[in-house]
Amino acid sequence: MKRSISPLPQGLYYQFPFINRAERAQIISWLQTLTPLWEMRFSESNPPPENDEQRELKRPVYWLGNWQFACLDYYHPPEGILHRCIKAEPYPTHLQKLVDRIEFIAKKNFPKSYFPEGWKLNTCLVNFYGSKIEDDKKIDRARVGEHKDFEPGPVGSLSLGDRAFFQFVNGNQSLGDKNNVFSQWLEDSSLQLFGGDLWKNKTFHRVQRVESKKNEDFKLKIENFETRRINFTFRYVPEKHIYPFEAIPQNKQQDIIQYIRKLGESSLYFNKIATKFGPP
Ligand SMILES: O=C(O)CCC(=O)C(=O)O
Repeated sequence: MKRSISPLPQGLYYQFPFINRAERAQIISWLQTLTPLWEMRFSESNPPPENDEQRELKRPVYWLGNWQFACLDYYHPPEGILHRCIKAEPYPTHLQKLVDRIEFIAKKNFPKSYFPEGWKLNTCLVNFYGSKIEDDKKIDRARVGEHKDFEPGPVGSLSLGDRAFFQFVNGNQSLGDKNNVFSQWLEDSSLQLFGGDLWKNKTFHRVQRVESKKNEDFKLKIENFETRRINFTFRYVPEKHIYPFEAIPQNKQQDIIQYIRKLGESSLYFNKIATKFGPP
């Protein structure tokens, strides 16, 4: 495969391909050992506000480094930092090697001012994009609405599977075409990096759609869902904002223990926590 590194606006970086076939195969066989979670947005201690309702997330997810359970609300410094990030499994060795490379590329390509003190990509959200199967019907769930990643510093994004149409937007639909600031296709095995004020703070980003061309069966442990794209976003959360499960209040432990038990079906790390907590 020919490597292409396109000239991009400052603060954006894209490399295709970033990983080779062997690296890709290793990631996929490791993903097959995991039990991704289909989380609910709210919980007993964090019920939906009046203008919202309990609902499942659009897609299954998996977190490494720390888990930001949707029902505990996501990490949102400076106010939203307490008991938001729950210590999770470390990266497997093969992924840590890629993360080392991504950090190196980020430091080589972005100015020092983009990096907060202590920055390292110690957190990863794995998003599974595809179709939910409901009553034999396929419901496309392969998109993400506009949002910001509030973890400080550059974010690295590794994509596998069908390519995705990714956009940075101003966040004002009434601007029509002018809402769009920058768009790019994220290809299978590519790396995207974004950092700096414009891409992290001033604009939102979203995945508008994911193609359905490859027909790859990832053989993942996700019921009633056909995955056609997997994306890893690597981020930085300061260690002092990452809490062991034992250190969060009991009502929050109760909210997430069902998830920890589910994760424990495939993960020794979460199984230990669930066993210590006791049976349902
Ligand atoms: O799937 C992608 O390319 C982007 C995912 C994303 O926006 C996120 O995880 O915050």
